[in-house]
Parts: sequence; C-alpha cells; structure tokens
Amino acid sequence: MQLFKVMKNNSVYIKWRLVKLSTIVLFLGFMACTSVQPEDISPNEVVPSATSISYQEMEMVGFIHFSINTFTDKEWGYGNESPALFNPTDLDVNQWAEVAKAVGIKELILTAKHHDGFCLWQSKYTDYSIKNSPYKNGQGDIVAEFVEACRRHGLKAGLYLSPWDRHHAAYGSKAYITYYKQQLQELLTQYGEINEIWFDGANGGDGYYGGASEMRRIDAKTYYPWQEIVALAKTCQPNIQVFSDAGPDIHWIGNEKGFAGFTFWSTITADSIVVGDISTQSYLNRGDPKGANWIVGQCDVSIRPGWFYHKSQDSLVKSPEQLTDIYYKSVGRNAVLLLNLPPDRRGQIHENDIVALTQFKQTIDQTFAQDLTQGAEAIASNVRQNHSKFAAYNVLDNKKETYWATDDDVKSASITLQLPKPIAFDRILLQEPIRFGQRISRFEVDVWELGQWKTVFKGTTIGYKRLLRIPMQYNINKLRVRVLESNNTIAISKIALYISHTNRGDAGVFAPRLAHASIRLFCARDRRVK
Ligand code: FUL
Repeated sequence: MQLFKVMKNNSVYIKWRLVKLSTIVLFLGFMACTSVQPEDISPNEVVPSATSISYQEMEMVGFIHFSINTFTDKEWGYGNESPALFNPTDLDVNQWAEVAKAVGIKELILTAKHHDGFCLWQSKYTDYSIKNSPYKNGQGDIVAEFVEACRRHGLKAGLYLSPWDRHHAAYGSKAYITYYKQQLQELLTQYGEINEIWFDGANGGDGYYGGASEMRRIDAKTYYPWQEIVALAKTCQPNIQVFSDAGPDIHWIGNEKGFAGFTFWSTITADSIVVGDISTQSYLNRGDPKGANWIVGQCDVSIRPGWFYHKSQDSLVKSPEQLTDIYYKSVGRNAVLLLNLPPDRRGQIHENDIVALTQFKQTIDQTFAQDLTQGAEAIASNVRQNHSKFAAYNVLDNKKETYWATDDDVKSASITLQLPKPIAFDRILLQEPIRFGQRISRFEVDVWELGQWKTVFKGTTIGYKRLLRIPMQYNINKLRVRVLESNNTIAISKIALYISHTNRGDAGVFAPRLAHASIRLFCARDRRVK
C-alpha cells in the first residue's frame, strides 16, 4: 500500500501510465478506422449514371421559346415568314437568366431553331436566320448571347433544335438529314459546354418547304437516324444530356401539362418507343418498373397557354397556385420540371410572369424552409444486419449518402419517427437512395392520433423525391411510414415533414420573412449588363 502510494506520486510511473493510456487510445482508434463496414445494399439491375443523378438533382429547368413566332403571334410558323420580322426592341438575355435563377431554375434551354426553321445563330448552312434580320444589323448571334448569359449567372445551357423544319426545301429527304446534322454540329461545337439537347417529337405536316407549300409526311420510325444523331451529339459534347421521347438520357413525360403520373418509375424500355409516336404517352407518364433503361422523366409546361409569347395571353399567366400544383406533380413525383418562360417582343420575360414566379418561389421556399423532424428519433421494424450504417436515424441526418435499409429478405417494413414535441404539418417528403435503383412500389403513412394509428396517405412509387400533400394534422408526435411492396431490399434516405405556406397561419407558425424575390428581380434588371 505504502509502496503503491510512493509509486503513484512518482513521475516515472505517471509517464508510464500515460504511455499505456495513449497506446490503448491509439489502438482503439486504429480498430475503429479499420473495422470493416458492411457493404452497401446490392443495386438493382438498372441504376442511374452519376450524370443522371446530377441532372435529377437540378429539379427545375427552364425553357425559352423565342423566335420569329414571337413577332408573328403564331405558335408554329409556316416557314415562309420574313426574317425581317425578327426585331426585338430591347433584348436582355441577362434578364432571362436572372429571372430563372431567382426562381430556382438550374438550366435554361433555348429554341435555337423551332419548326419554322428560322435560326437564332449565324448558321453557315442557311440564310433563313438572324443574319437576315434587323437585329444588330444581321450581325447578332442569340445562341452565343444566351449561352454566355447562362454561364455568367451559373446556369447550365441547353439548346432545342427542331427536327421538323417547315422552311427547308429538302425536308423529308436524306439531304435534310445531312443539313440537320450539320446544324447540330455547329451548335454543339461553337458555344462551349452545352448540357442538354432537346429533340422534339412533333414533326411532319404542311409547310413552306422552299416554296413547295405542301403536305409532307415522314415515317417517324425510319426517317430520323436517331442513333447516329445521338452519337454525333455525344461526340461533340461527351457530357451532354439528350432529351427525346425515348431518351437516351431524359424522356418526355407524355403530356405538356407538367405532370408525371401518380405512379412514376424512372425506368422505361427505350427500344419500345418511337420518337413522335403519341400512342406511348401513358407509358411515358408512368414509366415502367421492368424498364431496361434509367431515363430521367422531364415534365415540360409553359407558364402561359402558348409556348411563344402572345400579348393576348398577358392575363392568362399561370397563377402561383397552378405553378405550385405543377411543382408537386413533377418534382414531387420523381421527375424534373421544365418550365417555359417565353420572352416578349422586347426580348424580355414579361412582368406578369415575374409576379407569378415570385409568389410561386415564395410558396415553395416558405413551405420547405424548416424540416419539422428536428430532434426526432427514428425506430425501424428491421435494420439491416443491425448495423449503424443502415440505422433508421439515417433518414433524419440530412446526409445524401446515408440511408435506412432492411435485411435482404425483408420487403415490407416500417419506420417510426418519434417527435420531441407535438407538431402540426401537412407536407411529407420521402426519398430513396436512387443510386441503387428505384425499389418501392407501395407505401402508406400513418400518424398517431388519440391513442391509435390513422392512415393519412396511400402511395406507390417514391424514387428520387416524393412530396405528399395531406390535410393538416395537428398535435402529432408520432408518424410511421409502412413500406408494403418493394422490388428489392427496402432503402429510404430521407423523411422530412413540413407545413405548407398556406397553412402556416392556421398552425400558429409565422412564415419566415423572405426578401421579396420580385423586388430583387426588378432591381437586378436595373443593374443588367447590356
Ligand atoms: C412541342 C412543339 O410543337 C411546341 O411548339 C413546343 O416547342 C413544345 C415544347 O414541344 O412538341
């Protein structure tokens, strides 16, 4: 005992203890770092590429329909309109980019050539272009101005090159395909990085066709050599995302209302789709759980009834409520929203459109400003290998890469969130870790009310993101998601709860004071670079 006390005060002994302690700490640290983490869940046969995931994560992209139609009040030019008509009085490509950016759009796509064949760039293969217009005395290049404005404002740039050309004399023959490829090559080699090329399915019909003014029908199955066209696009721009009814990277959603199906799979079998064949609309709208290809669904819709600007539609701009509904039915159904903002005859997005966009953006921002699961605990009926890597809590940690998963043989399971205090909410967000494929095909959500579970939503697919709108729930401290069917091991990466913009007052929650985006937009216009 005496000896022990002596040793305890002895500095050599203390040093020895410290060395021993630090060795143990180092050893434990080493073990923790090298301890083998279980492998991720095994992926489905069809999974998205990293580029498809990044594309999907943009969530909202924008269309700019601007061309000779803007000046003729038409939706589809016949192909004989004089280039002299194209004369924007105060074109401001920076305003397009500023408005888009302020609303949360991450990429803009410009109609470089619409069905009328008029080109917004100085193509060396035709005179039917901006070079014969009064704009900048025929010296302008709106594709170049547009791409630079996108870059300046941190937006990705995309281009629309209509396969149908009602001006070109050779439309319908092989010579036109050569011309189409030449134009594609010009667009994809002269303007730096282009993130998306948009191949419209609409084609064939009457037109000017170099003066023939006749009906020309093409065989949608055989006329366009799509494989060659896509290969050419990818040779010019290796990272480009190609849109068409059949992808290969992004596909049409089957309507022009901006809605994906209530059930929506990111997989389809591209071989079964003929570009321009409208009989596949409902297939494209739902996707196909057995589809052989992962192709992101894109919901195109215009903020106005028309794709091009018409003064007569100034009072028909979609309301913030309509835009919000579209958002829930596109972004909230596992697809990407492509919202068209057509510039007017000045060459600017109209003030009425900006007002609607501003209020829409406020609605979305205020609704999703605060995740109400903060401080919650999560408990699951099954956790894969009982390992923390797959823990239920991963749905709440706000990290993209973590997820809750079940053991392989468990295809139906539930996860319960215990909230720290009772809350009111009416929006639910669910996400699957789609890098492993899309799996869940049926789920239900329950809330704990008056001592029992009450089902508030019955759903099918989730995918990258599912946003549920449910009636207001008050005083809830427990919520449960039951996954009832899944084509592989269940995995969920995020569950979040929100209260909508409109119901915040009802729940006694005040909307955060966001700077008024429209004020920002109009101020931005004063600072614009000419
Ligand atoms: C359609 C076209 O006919 C419309 O004019 C518009 O460009 C829309 C996005 O695609 O197929």
